[in-house]
Parts: sequence; structure tokens; C-alpha cells
Amino acid sequence: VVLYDLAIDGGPGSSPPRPWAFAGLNKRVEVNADCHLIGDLLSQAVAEGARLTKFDWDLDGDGIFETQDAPQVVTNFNTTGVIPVTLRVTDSNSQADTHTIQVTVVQPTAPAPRIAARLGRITQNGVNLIEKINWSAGG
Ligand SMILES: [Ca+2]
Repeated sequence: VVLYDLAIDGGPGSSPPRPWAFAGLNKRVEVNADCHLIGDLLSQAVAEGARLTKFDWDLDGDGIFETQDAPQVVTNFNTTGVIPVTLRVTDSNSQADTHTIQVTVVQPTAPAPRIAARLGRITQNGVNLIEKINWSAGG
């Protein structure tokens, strides 16, 4: 017979379980476009009877949570790159958790008029071969 001692965390005197932060999925946005961050959709308090009381965001990866008490944020980024964005949630037991996603900021896709201008220069014997260009988007 082998006897084991098991220590179960969560007894009297131990900290209540921390909440669970969920900042969403990694995102891809264009420079200066609205980036919607939703922190209260799937984040949750775990401890019995606890609720989430605070949502803070670090929007540039510098460790400083510049947006406080905001479950949902609309922001934008003015340079390209991969930006770590961290959500910190705090529950009514003052326990906190963080979750970081990566926001990839890209240049906007080439606007249609620029492409049209290039195509419009296709000529043969001085005659413009392209008479008309129709664009549709999003359909
Ligand atoms: Ca920051």
C-alpha cells in the first residue's frame, strides 16, 4: 500500500482563483482604420460570486495600461507593424488576469483609381486600348 498526501489549492487562506481575460483573436487592420477591441465578450470571473469590475488596455505594448475602465475600445494605429495589445481584467476580489493579442497593421490596399490610371496607359499606335473600366467591391 502506497499513501500519498495531496495538497489541494483553494482551501482557507489561499487566494481566490483569478479571472480569465480574453482580448479576442489576433487581428489585421489597415493604418488609421478603426480597430474594435472587445474585452467583455468572453472574459469572465472564475471565483464563486465574483464579477469583473475593471477592463484596462495597453494599446502599444509598453506595459502601461493607458485605457482604463473600458470593456470595449475603438482605436487606430498610424504606423505599420505588429502591435501587442493587452487586456487586463480585474474582478471583485481584486484578482487580475491579462491576455495579449497581436494586431498586424498594414498599408491600405491600392486604391482603385491608381490601378485604373496604370491600366489606362496601355496603348497601341497611340490609341488607348482601354476604353472603360468598371469597378465593383464587396459584392
Ligand atoms: Ca501602453
